[in-house]
Amino acid sequence: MTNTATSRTSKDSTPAAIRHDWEKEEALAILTQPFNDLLFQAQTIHRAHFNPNELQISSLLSIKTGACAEDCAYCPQSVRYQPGQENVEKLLPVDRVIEAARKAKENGATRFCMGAAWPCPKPRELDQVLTMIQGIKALGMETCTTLGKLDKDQAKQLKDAGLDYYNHNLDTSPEFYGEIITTHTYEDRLETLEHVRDAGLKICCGGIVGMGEQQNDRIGLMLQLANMPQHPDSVPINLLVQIKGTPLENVESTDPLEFVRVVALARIMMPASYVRLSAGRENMSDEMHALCFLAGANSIFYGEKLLTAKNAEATRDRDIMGRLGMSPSKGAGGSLGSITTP
Ligand code: SAM
Ligand code: DTB
Ligand code: SF4
Repeated sequence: MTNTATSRTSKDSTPAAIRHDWEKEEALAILTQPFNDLLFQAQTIHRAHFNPNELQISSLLSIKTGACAEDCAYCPQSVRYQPGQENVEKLLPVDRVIEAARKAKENGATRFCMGAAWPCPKPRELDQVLTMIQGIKALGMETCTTLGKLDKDQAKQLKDAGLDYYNHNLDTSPEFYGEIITTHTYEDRLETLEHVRDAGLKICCGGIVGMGEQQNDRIGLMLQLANMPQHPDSVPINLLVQIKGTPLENVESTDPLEFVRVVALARIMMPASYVRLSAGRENMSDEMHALCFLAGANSIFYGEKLLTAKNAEATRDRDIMGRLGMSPSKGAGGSLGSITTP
């Protein structure tokens, strides 16, 4: 892959103010302005805070797959919608997870994210995850986990073990949340985020576009994220992967340009946060990737699999990045290796 991320660097213009007082009308006006104006605004802000030709690369591993007791309507890991039991696993052994992280590092990932299909971790399970975190930190990588609901003490234990980021998505607006999930509430999610923040962990929090939500719900999600006491350090924007057996299997697909608009809105409202183009990339065209990067997305999951769903092929990502003159952000070693399943 060519490394041509030299033409323009960050600080091309004045950094935007980091605000926590966004109003609905303002967000609506930004989101619905002419597309070219929106992308210009987002890219201008992006350049003031980041090198526009760099991407942060994370690697994702499902450390416990399937049989989750929650009923999130998008999720193939809910016990209610699981097409078969073949997906169901116990927590992976610690050495296998550390080996997967080592390979991900060799392949250019700077952050290793571990996901578990739990409503919340049990004490013995958490202990094992703490050992995984310690082992991965010893490799010199950043760590992220997404384990479901946490109490105050669990958040502190994760921080003490060296965890860098906790991923806990709000997924949509408070108003639409009840249509998607009934086994926990928006308040539960906000409470975990508060524990994570209080423990001094960095927050990775975003949502999903394409669940049948309205424009108002997309704005509602962005207002929740941008009006938090601190902006999430990382904001994953997932395009729904419509998975057979889930209630959202046949939901009407989203206009790709509306998705790009949401990415741009996230960039404008949270200027200094990493905006991650997350699930759904497998079905996005190369041009769609390019538009999302122009709109301010600057992070991806790299590797053949997300948690259970397919990700964009690593060879394809290397090709797209090469053609766009983009490279992994510093610390990733400047090049991406080929991915092999751990
Ligand atoms: N159980 C934990 C939780 O709910 O926080 C962690 C794992 S959960 C799979 C992490 C996130 O993956 C969800 O919050 C959702 O945003 C995303 N996700 C799950 N299934 C998805 C799908 N089919 N399409 C897009 N995003 C999805
Ligand atoms: C996030 O926002 N997206 C990732 C990560 N955080 C854990 C997960 C996407 C899951 C897509 C469906 C699957 O692979 O099962
Ligand atoms: Fe369980 Fe998380 Fe999937 Fe919801 S999103 S069903 S909590 S794994």
